[in-house]
Amino acid sequence: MGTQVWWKNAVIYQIYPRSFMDSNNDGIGDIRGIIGKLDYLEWLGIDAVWICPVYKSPNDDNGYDISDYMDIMDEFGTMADMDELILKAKEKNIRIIMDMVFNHTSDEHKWFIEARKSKDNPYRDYYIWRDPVNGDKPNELGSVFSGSAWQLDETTGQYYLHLFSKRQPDLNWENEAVRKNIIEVIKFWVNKGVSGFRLDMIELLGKLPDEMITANGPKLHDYIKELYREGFNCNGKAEEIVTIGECWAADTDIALKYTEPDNKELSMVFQFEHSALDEIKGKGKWALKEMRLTELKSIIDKWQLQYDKGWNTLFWNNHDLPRIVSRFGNDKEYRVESAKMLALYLYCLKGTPFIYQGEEIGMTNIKFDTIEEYKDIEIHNMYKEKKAEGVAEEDIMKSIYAKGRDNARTPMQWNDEINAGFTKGIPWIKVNNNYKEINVKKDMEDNNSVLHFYQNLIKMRKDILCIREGNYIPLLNEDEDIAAYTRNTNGQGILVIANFHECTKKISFSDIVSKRIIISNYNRTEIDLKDVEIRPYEAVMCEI
Ligand code: TEU
Ligand code: CA
Repeated sequence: MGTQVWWKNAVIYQIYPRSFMDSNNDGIGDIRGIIGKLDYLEWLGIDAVWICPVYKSPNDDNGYDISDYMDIMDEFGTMADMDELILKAKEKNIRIIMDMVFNHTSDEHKWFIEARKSKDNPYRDYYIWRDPVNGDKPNELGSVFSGSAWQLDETTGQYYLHLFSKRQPDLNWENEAVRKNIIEVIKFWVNKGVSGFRLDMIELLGKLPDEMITANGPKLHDYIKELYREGFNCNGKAEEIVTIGECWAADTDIALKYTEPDNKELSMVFQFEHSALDEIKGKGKWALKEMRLTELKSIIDKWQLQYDKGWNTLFWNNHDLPRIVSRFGNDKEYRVESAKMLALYLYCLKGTPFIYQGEEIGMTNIKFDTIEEYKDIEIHNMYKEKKAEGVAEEDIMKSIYAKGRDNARTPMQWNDEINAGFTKGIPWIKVNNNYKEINVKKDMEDNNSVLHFYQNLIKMRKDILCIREGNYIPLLNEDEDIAAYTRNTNGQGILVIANFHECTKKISFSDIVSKRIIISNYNRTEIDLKDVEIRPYEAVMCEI
């Protein structure tokens, strides 16, 4: 088994800096705001923080359009602030994981400013240029943010590729100079003392746009092996550097290509099979359908059982996903119970939990009255595209309410003061108007809160070995309301039961006996597993 690397025993917390804490009241979260909340993160018990991009950027896509990988966005602060954050976090045994966007840069990056000047500019081949075909775009490749993935650049009469916004030109990874420059970026941040990288859309680096291939291209793993060899392992301590690839097109076999330790590529991947269950298959994220629990359970089972040579990431939320309590839980009458149930079900599985800011207090989705109140480029581009297609406004807004990324990007709710204590200025995006009921301060003062439940769960993962290292046996596979599984190692075992719905249901485990209840979201003190009535959104972990 070898020594357990740190990130297999860790709980990681994701921060979207723009919305986490504003220290200078310009309405925008910043690095000094994060420094000011290190005590809170230490109290919560997390081991590392994944920080979304803080580098220089014009914010066309809120920092995922980088114009300088080795300097800090003015709105977020200075490099001295970043150095202080790394240092002060380390003093609290909290590691820093940086978010790296290597598939594309901002169109304000000096490489692109040069590249677009002329066809023979030395930087031209840092990007992907094609001549028009029959006076039109080269092919039908589409952008994730609606419309064509090709933008005509008037200066040279060629199109450049952008799989995301027009202002996020794709880098040409076949160009060795690009790969060498990116390796310098990795070395810069490794030598600053960070403990790893989240790798944005890493699966796209091997794209072959003329063949309409985007994810999982033929040279993808060659490129990642090079990043490992010369970047992540630049100090010979790659096992200390955690790397998590964002891989929307990964199944268990593909995931193992990245994470099989002998391949020397990545530590883990974010795969999204569980996160597409409320969309009509093949129709994209905006085509809504109800999530069926048996579908979720079969995907969880697959990743727990077939991917056992890899190491799972365990997440419900991130800065792109709607808030899970509104999505798979109940954000009205059973918000607290269902938030706890979702956490207990997921974070007792085998893998590394990733908690997204606000999840730990059960923050919910948002419903802005007008499209203008939304800030996300993906939402605005989709709105324009659907309006042009003649889709009814209410249907467009229904999809935005359910799946829009701004659901995850409203300011962190710290207390019941103005703007939920996030800023004394005008917030860059409106605060959810439920902040007086849902905030850290209120949850801190209530031992039965979602927040205390999360703190207990995080502590539990350190105390209960079978959560970290035990096997996984799914139960109640056909039940459409209740999920259950056991974890066992070295004679120690737990049973987790989670009711995903508002129903009350009798279940029976004929051959399992509970020794004691470890944690329950209804403060249950006893349980007869031969005949137990599970209440709406009830979740319980027993020692067995
Ligand atoms: O996301 C990739 C991506 O495809 C999703 O953001 C996309 O919006 C999808 O619809 C999920 O809802 C990564 C980053 O996480 C995202 O924030 C960036 O906008 C994107 O890449 C481009 O860098
Ligand atoms: Ca600020």
